[in-house]
This record gives sequence, C-alpha cells and structure tokens, in this order.
Amino acid sequence: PQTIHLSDYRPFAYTVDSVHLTFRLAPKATRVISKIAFSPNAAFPGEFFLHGQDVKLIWAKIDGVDVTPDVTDAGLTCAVPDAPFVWEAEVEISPATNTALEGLYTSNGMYCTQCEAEGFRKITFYPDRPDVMSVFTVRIEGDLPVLLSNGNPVNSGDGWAEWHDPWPKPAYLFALVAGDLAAHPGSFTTMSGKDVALNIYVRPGADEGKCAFGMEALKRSMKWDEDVYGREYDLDIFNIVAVDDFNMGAMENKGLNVFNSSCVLASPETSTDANFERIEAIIAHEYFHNWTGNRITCRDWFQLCLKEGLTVFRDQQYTGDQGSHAVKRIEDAITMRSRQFREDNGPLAHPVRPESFIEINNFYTITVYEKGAEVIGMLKRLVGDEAYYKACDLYFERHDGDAATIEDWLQVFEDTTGRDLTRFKRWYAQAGTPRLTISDDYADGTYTLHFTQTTPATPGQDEKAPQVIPIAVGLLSQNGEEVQPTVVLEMTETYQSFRFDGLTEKPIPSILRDFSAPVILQREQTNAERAFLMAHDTDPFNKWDAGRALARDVLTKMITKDAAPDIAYLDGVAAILRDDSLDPAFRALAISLPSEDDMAQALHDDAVTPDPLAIHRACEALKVAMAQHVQDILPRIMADMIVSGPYSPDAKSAGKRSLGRAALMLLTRIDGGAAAAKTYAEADNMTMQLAGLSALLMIGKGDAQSEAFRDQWRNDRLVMDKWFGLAVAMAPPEKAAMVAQALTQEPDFDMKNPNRFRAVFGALAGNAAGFHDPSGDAYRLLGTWLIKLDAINPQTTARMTTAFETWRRYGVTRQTQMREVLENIAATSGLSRDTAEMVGRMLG
Ligand code: DPP
Ligand code: ZN
Repeated sequence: PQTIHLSDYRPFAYTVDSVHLTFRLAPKATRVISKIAFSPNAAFPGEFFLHGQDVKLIWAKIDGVDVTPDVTDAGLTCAVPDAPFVWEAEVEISPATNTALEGLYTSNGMYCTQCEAEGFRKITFYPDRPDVMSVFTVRIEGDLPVLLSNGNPVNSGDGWAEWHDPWPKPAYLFALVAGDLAAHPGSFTTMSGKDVALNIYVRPGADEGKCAFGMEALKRSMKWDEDVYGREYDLDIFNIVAVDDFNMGAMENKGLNVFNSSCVLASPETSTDANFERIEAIIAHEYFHNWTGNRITCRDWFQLCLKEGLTVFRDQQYTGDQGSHAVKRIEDAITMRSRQFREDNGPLAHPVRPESFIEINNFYTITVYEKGAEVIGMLKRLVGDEAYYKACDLYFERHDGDAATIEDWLQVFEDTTGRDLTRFKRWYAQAGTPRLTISDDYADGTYTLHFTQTTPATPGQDEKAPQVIPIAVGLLSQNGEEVQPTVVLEMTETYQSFRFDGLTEKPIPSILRDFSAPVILQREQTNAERAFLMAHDTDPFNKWDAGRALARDVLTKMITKDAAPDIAYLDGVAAILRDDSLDPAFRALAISLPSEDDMAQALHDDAVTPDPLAIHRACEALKVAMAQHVQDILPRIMADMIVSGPYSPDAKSAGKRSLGRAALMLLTRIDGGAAAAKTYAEADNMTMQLAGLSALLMIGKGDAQSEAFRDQWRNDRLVMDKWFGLAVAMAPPEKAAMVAQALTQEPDFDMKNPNRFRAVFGALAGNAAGFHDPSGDAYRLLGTWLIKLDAINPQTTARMTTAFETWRRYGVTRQTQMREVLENIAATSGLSRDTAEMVGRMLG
C-alpha cells in the first residue's frame, strides 16, 4: 500500500464550480447521478483524476457527449477539454451490503452516510479531498417518509426531496439520511435575530423520549459559541440524526450532523451521569465544527488537528463553563496521561500533525484530538486570553471559506501578538511526551527552580529539539499560605532556571498548576511534601495531583516491596472525605486511584517489568485498606450525596452522585454488598442502578441483579451495551476471556454493530489483569475476533488493535503471546489496509 506524505501536497488540477447529485435509493442497487461543473486550475495544471471505490460506473458524459474513462480500483482518469466543462455520470452502489459503514450504508432500515475522511469516493466518482470545495444541490428519490441532506430544504413531494447547501464544502462534509424517522423539534434565535429550525431525528418508538436533553444541549452550544467566540449559525435549519451502527462518535456534516445513537440519546432511566456529560460535550463539539471545521476546513488530512484540536479545546472550555473548570481539567489530564501518554510512549507515537500515513482513518487519534487541544491551551496560556480571542477573530475573518493549514492558524497569532512561534510549532511536529526534570535551591531569600527537558525518541524521530513549555508555578509557605500566586514560566531551552526573590523562608513549590503543559514531571519529592500539597495547595489540579502522586508511590511500594498501605495516604484520603468545603466531584476524583494500566506504565517508566496481576492485587488491597480506614465516614457520605428526588444530570447533582458512588464502592469492600444491593433495589436512575450492580459484581455477587437488569432492559440496545460491557469489565482476571467468549455466543451479540463489539472487547482490553492473564487466552480471543471483524469493518478493527500497543512493556512470556497474535493478524490474507498499517507499526 502507498504511503502519503505531507511534503507531496499539490493542489487539485481543477476547481469544482457546482455539484448536482440525484440519488435513486434501493438497498442493493442505489443509483447516483452526478452533474459536476469543472474548470481547469490554471496555476496547477495536471491530470483529471476522480476518486472512486466500490462504485460501478454505468455511463459518463462530458458536455453531454458519452466518454469512456479509464477506471481502476482507486478511481478514474479521462481526457477532458482544456476549458470549463460539465461532467455527468451514473453509478451504482449497494448500501445494504456496506458493512464497513463508510460511504452510504443502511442501519436498521435507514439510509445514512459517513464520508469523513474518504467515504465520499464510495458514493460516486469525485475529487475526494478536503481542499476541493463546492456548492452542492441534492435530490433524493426514495419511498421513505424522511429524506434529508445538507443545507436548506428547497422542495419536496411524494417520494422525493431536494436540498441546497449554499456554503461551499468539501465532500467529506456531505451527508444523506433517509428513513422512517420521528423528529424531536426545537428552535433557536441567533444573535442577529434569525430563527433556526432544529430537529433531532430518531427511530419512531422508545427513542423519541430520549431527545429532550440533546436538544437543550444543542441550544446551549449555539448560545455559547455566540457569547464566547462570536460565532453565529448560518443556515435556516440544523438537523441531528441518531444512527445505531456508526464507527465513530458523531460527524459534523454541514447542517446535518449524524450521531452514533449512544452519543445523543439520553434519559435518566437509561443513561448515566457520565453519558449525559459525554453527550453534551459531543453535541457541542459537532456543533462547534460548523465554524472550526466547516466554514474553515483543512487543506489536507495532515492538518486534521487544525479542526479537531481546536474543536476539542472549544468543547472542553464549554464543558468547564457548564460545571467546574477544575474538575474538567482533572478529567482531561487523566485522559491525557492514561491514553495519550500511552500512545506517545509506544510504537504508534506520532506528532499532532503527522507527516505520513497509509490510511488516514488510523490518525483520528487521542494525539491528534486531545494533545491537539492541549497545544491550543498552551498557546492561549502563553499569549493570554485577550490576545487569544483577538487571534481567533482574525482567523475567522481571514480564513472563512478556506481550506487552511497549521501555518495559517499560527500566523494569526504571530500577526496579532508579534510573537515568533517558530519554536512553539515544534509541538505539531515532534511526537513523544517531554520529561521535565526539576531541582531547586534556596539562599538569602531567593528561591530558584532549575528545569531540564528531554523527549524520548519515537518511531522515525530519534533526536528531539527543546519545546516551548508553559510551566504554571505557585509557591507555598511552610504553613500552607500562598506566598507566590500562579505565574507562567515560559521554558524554551533544554536547561533553564527561574528565580523568585524576596522570600523569608524556603517555599514549597507547586509546579505545573492546572496541568499547564502535557509533560511528565520527574522530581524527587517526599511523601510528606506530597501530603502537604494534597492538604494545602490552592491550585485544585495540583491538590488533586499531589494525592495522585502519593497514591502512585504507595502502590509502587506495595507492588515492588510488598509494603503495607501507607498510613499517611490513608489519613490524606480521610481528610479529603471529611472536608465538606470541597466540591463533591473534586473529592471523588481526589480519592480515586490511578488505573491499573497507569500503574503498569509508571512501573515501566521506572524500569520495572509490570505484572498486571500484582498491580491488580495491590490496587484491591489498597482499596480495602482505604475502606477500613474511613469506614465511619462512608455511610454519612452516601446519605448526604445520594439524595432522592427528581433526577437532574447537572454538574452539581452528578458530582454529588459521583462522591456517593465512590463511597459505595469502598463500603462494598467491607459490608458484604449490603449497601450495593440496597442501592440497586432503590435506584430510580441508571447512574445508581449501574453503580449498585457494578459494586455487587465487583465482589463476585449480583448474579440475580444482573439477570434482572437484563430482563428489564432487553429491548434497549444502548443499555444492553452497558450490560455486555459490565460483565467483562467486572469479571475476575482469570475469567475475563471466558466471560467475553460466552457473551459472543449470545443471540444479541452482533459483531456488525460497532457499539456492541466495542462493549465486549473494549471492556476486555480495559480489564487490565484479565486481558493480561498469564494464559494468554484474552490476547488470542481478541486476535481471533479482530480477524473476523476486519473482513466486514476495517475501521473499527484497526482502532481496536491498539489494545496491543503496549506489548513491549511486559515480560517475555506476555510479549511473545502478544507478538504472536499481532503476527497472526498481519499474516491474514485479504487484511484491510487499515489494520495492516496498525499492526505493521506495532510490530515494526
Ligand atoms: N470529525 C468527526 C469528529 O471528530 C470525526 N468523527 O467530530
Ligand atoms: Zn471533531
């Protein structure tokens, strides 16, 4: 397969002046008739090549005259006039057999599309690249009640509808939906007084009752983007459609967002607090793409972070504004450290802006999205809020309607602030997580912090240059007062020192406040100092992080030295739990432990070969010790936090429930499951129902509740995904593979549905001790199913191979077992390009 390089970019040799598409829908033989006006691009003459994949050409004409193009697997070429011309073609495609879920496919009898990144070429022949933008007019013919496409509705009749999108767009933002759908309507009046009709389309029936929250979230997002970024919506209508079979979370198609139903449908009875928060964030994310992605799109797929990093950053700001910025920051840092640092530390490490790829679908990664957002956050911290929004205004003004690049984005910051961002730009080009080594000294009232940065080698990048790192620092006195409020130190060199004068005693530093950069701190620190910061730090992120560091150290000693749980940590936990002045959501996070996978990474970083079973046992033992140490507080916390009354998903209520659930999980380790059984029995919302069930399964009880849960929710696909996942996630390590295997034999296990497949196998990969069980059974089971899935859905398969990305961390036996599975996948005949690339990089 061909590797594509950023450095090879060339504009397309033609411009597309307009696009007319007619769809005659039929499950296995949909006809697509295209009429496209092209003009030669005088500045970049070249071949007339249209992408096309799995499309059968029926006929083609140029300016009304039949032509016979040269058709290959990848597309077609044709002799064309040296002047503007009209291309017409009719093709046939088969949505009903399209199990890859890219292009036009069917899901439960409805037609829908997914064109990002390169799915439009499976619909018709077209220059399927983001820098080719045009105005689309679409006619849909089909015997279905709802027929939708992008833009505004123009006209419709019995069995047909026409849509026109006035905003030029690349083909990846095209969408079509057709089916028997029910609309949940709403409306929004924009800042300039324009009325916009809003709809969430779902399957008729139970899903109709799960749209209200999403609709309100959409309106909040529209208002927020006006208030904070000055961005107004630009069509008469905005539609969202829920689809059960979907590879990703959602898609920002112009005026017609298509959502994985798990990312939009919500009700208190069927969705957890975490679901509500995620749904709100994704609705906001896709809506925000209307400006950062659609009005300004990407020149090529290497620039993916231009829209994704920025849009994730915007949705993070939005979520913080809806609840607590401190809590959101901690949640995002947890994600970065556990998933992005893991990627950065392994064979799949790549820069925020990669320089080559074989299959672009493999680069919709935590690095491009979340590290991409961190880079925007660092930029904002360095230039300040005012300059940040000024630069954004200039970006929207200067690049509206463009297919832009990272260079364009950085240029508006250079132009508005006068800063030189050459060095800062390394964040886009260098993979790997920088390590920051810290030492300090104090003499005569002057405290000095010394920093050294290094970034380990990553595939294809042996040498790293120093990066620009904003280090937010505050200083505390020995009795816990803040003697230096937060300042941002701007580190630009490999070694750098920063002085603080006029102090009366040696301070205690609080470094990397608010997780001001995605780096790893390497610093000798006593547990006494950590406990001090856990108790006194005024920065909520660092207060939380001090507890995390302490927990990591305690666990490390339990794992490697068979130490007993450290009483200082247990006292710290008790103090946090007792401190009613702290936000409950924060308290819940502050007493949570690093994940078992985080611990494996931490040990590996310390040159210790991790044993997942030993890690699991230590985590369990520490939780039991915590529960015993704070047992007198737990019932009161539960009583205060889990209050009855109507359910509300707002951040404050959810935060209380999260602390209540944390208390329940601890209590369950010492009360034999009594509190959990009661919680399950009395729950009137999914958050608490699932909390009760998880707690019971955790201690090997709850079979009866699990059966009852299944009976109750048998007809709800999204709740059943939770049931499938929970059984595997909570299985004891030695049984996890067996449980997963048994679930694949259930009649309602459907591997064609990505949500169901992910429920079982995502949970298996996430059950660290179970996945790494010494038998190797879990590795082999996942390998076997990935090979099966690859034949029908390459994109989801490739994504899920990342379960193996850490294989080199472990001991010889596990390494050999995992490598064999990867080699087996690699040797499969007919393996997709997607999966072949991923497995190749992991073995490489
Ligand atoms: N562009 C999409 C998103 O991130 C991809 N699923 O919103
Ligand atoms: Zn996105």
